[in-house]
Order: sequence, then structure tokens, then C-alpha cells
Amino acid sequence: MTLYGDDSSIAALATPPGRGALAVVRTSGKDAIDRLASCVSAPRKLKTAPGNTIVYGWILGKNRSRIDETVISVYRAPKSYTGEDAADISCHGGYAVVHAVMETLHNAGFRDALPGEFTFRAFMNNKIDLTRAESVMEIVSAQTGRAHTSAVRRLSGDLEAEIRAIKEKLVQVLAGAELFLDYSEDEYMETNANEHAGSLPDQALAREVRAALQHLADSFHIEKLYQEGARAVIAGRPNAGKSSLFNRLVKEDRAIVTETPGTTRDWLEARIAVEGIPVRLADTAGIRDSGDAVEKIGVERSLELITCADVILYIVDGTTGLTAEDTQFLHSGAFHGAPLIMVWNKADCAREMPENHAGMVRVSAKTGEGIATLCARIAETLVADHDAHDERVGVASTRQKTLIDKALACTADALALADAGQALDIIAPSLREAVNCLGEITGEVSTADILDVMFGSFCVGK
Ligand SMILES: Nc1nc2c(ncn2[C@@H]2O[C@H](COP(=O)(O)OP(=O)(O)O)[C@@H](O)[C@H]2O)c(=O)[nH]1
Ligand SMILES: [Mg+2]
Repeated sequence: MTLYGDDSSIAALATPPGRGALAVVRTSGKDAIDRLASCVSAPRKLKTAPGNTIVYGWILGKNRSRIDETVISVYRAPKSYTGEDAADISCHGGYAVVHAVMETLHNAGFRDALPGEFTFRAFMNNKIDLTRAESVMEIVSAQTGRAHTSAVRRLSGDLEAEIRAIKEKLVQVLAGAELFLDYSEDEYMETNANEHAGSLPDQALAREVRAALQHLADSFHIEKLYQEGARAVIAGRPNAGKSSLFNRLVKEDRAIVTETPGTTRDWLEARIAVEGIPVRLADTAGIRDSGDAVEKIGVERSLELITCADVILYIVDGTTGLTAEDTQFLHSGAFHGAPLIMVWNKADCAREMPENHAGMVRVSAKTGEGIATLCARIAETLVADHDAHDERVGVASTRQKTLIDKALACTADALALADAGQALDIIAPSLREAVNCLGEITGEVSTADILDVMFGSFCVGK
């Protein structure tokens, strides 16, 4: 019994629904091709088609009525994405045609694929491990080149290889320890085991493993940042140039810029890429005490946005400099500890920045001066103390991160126990637990619950 309950033939639309030149309906299952043959104009050709070939034909509906002219890519087990016999139907992209194709497939005995079911089958048939299965969704969701590149690395199996290599070393450490345990009755070994009290037989290798796991654990922040992105909020007094800066960063005139203070009453959001990091940038209403009810709501929303920001750009009007209102706000505690970048705007006609404002970035939303520096500062702030240019493969999902953390903690425990002079039979269980965690990352060790959560988050057709 598999997680999804059965091994029936499945079908799903793999492309976005709607009008388009083409749509791809994907099918898989041990009798998928025979079933499909019952509803095409060239049944014999399809039934006998070898793997990795294309068959041209019409998809037929009730009473063999024509539904669409298609080409069908045929795959034979085990050389397919799922490892089963499979066929991709390339039909025309439209709601009605896809609906009719799906209906005819249902009549031929296909059922709708559940989210992630194709990839799940690929995993069950040993086509890919869990890290590669996860990277499939990462590729689909990648918003910037950088996110895509690191997802490709995981799809190519780099993470799987790295985890396996670490695991092998850990197994070696464990085997060394267990050798002593197995032969502890033996007099010769006992003498040696006593000599080894307070250290693992392969202490240096265990330390190497701990360092490699630490590196993977540290990589998560960066991978997540490039994948999921961050939230930046522009704040500041009315008329400081927030909307102008927003427009400059978005590179189009989206926010309304006016000379009347208090124009942006609600907030606007745009998705931009800052040095490869997907950023949701929000322009907010000017923060000030206002009698106007609508503006007041805008100010409240600004404050709400600020509480969930990963970075805040606080804009100061460089022609007036820091005012009492700025200082009051900056000291009000509204920022909840989120990193703050102070921006001295209107550099084109501003006064010189006072010397004690050294941390400020001087820009002109009008001319574009200083914007590159500001972007670099935003990226730097989001990356925090991590190495954004690290070329090594990293962990991308919370599932992977949790297991790496666990394996790291167990390895560190084992090393600490060894340092404290504990016997090997006290140390070995921690090492074994660490090995299991690594096995769970790639899916060698897996339970239905884990698979359920993981594949359930996929989109249908994947
Ligand atoms: N000279 C100059 N004027 C600017 C600059 N940025 C904004 N402004 C002007 O300042 C005024 C207020 O800008 P706006 O973006 O609406 O400010 P907001 O209220 O903070 O959103 C407008 O007249 C803008 O043209 C700048 O860099 N240089
Ligand atoms: Mg504005």
C-alpha cells in the first residue's frame, strides 16, 4: 500500500490552466498507455510505441468524437519521470479542451492525480531521493536566477551526495565504536577500549562531520532568503520621498508622487529583486500625527507592516534633515528590533549630511544617485553574517533543516560525551540517531507521515 493508496493510472494537467498555445496533460501508471490507447485515433500505434517516442493522433470523446489534435510523448518503465509507463499529452491550451481531455481520460479509467503524486511515484520507484523531490518544487517556485541555480544544484543531486558523504563518515565513526563494543568481552579489545575511554576511535572524523553539518545548518538562512525572499518596508515622515524611492526601486511609476504631504494613505507593495534576493517592497503612508481619519488608518497600517518587516528603510528628507518627529519615531520602539537602514534622500538638493550620520545612505530618488549603494546595503543587511557567495550546496527546506539540526546536536553530544570520558556504549546511541536523521533527509528512512506532509505541499501535476 502506498501513501496515496493505490497504483492506479493517474492523470493531471501539468501546465497552468487557461488560454495558451499548448497544455500538457500528464499520465502515469502501469496500464496508462493501454488506457490512453482506448481514446486516441491511432490506438495500435500508441500501444506498440517504444519508450521516448512521440505519437501523433486525435484524442477522442464519446462515440469517438474528435476532441483535439495532439502529440503524445511515450515513456516506458523504468525510463520515465515516475519510473512507470507514462505519456504526456500535448494538446491545445484552453479551458474547454483540457476539460474534455480530462473527461475522456476519466472515462478510460484514469483518476485525477493528487498533489505531488507523480514525484511521489518517482521517489517510491527509486528514481530520486527526497532532497531531489523537494528541489522539483523549489525549481517551480524559484523567483530569481540565484534561487533557480541553487535549486538546480539540488535537483542534480548535489545535496543528496553531500548528505550521503557525511553519513558515510558518521557510519565509519559508529562502526569504529561498535567494533569495540562487540568485542568488549575480548581481553585484547577490552584493553584497547579502555585506552580509548574519553575519545572516540575516530574522533577527528567525528569533528569533520560536525563541521560539515554545521555548514549545512548555516546555509539554510541564505537558501531560504533567496528562495522565499524578504520583506522590506519604506517608512518615514510625509513628503520625505518614500513613494519616489519606492518607484525608483520598482523602476516604474506605480506609487502616486505628489507635493501634498499625506498622499499615500494606504500602502502599496511590489516584488523586486535586490542582488538576486526576491524582496516584497512596501511603500507606506507617512508616519505622523494626523487628524484625518483615513490617514490615521494608513499610519496604523504602516506601523503594522513595520512589525513584520525583515528590513526597514527609514527615509529622511535631506533638505530638512532629521526633525523632532523623526527622532521621536525612531526612539518610539515601533521597529521591534528589525534592522533599520537610514536613508538621506533628495541628495540632489539636500544639505550636506551631518558627520554624525555616517551610517546613513545618501540617495536621490529623483536622479538615482546612491540607489546602487542602497541596494547593496539592503542585500548585506538581509544576508546578515552569512556568506552569500558560498558556492557549496545548501539545505533548502524546513524539513531538511530540522533533521540537520538534530543530526548536528547528536554528533555534538557524542563528541561532548567522549570528551567527558564516557564509555563507548553511552556514546554510540547518539551517533546512531545522527545517522538515522541523515537517512531521513534523503528518504532512506521514511515514514508515511513525513511523506504525507512533504508531497501534500506539491502542486497537482508535479
Ligand atoms: N529634489 C528631489 N525631490 C524629491 C526627491 N524624492 C522625492 N522628492 C519630492 O518630494 C516630494 C514628496 O515625495 P513623495 O515621494 O510623494 O514623498 P512621500 O510622502 O514620502 O511618499 C515630491 O515633490 C517629490 O518630487 C529627490 O530625491 N530629490
Ligand atoms: Mg507617499
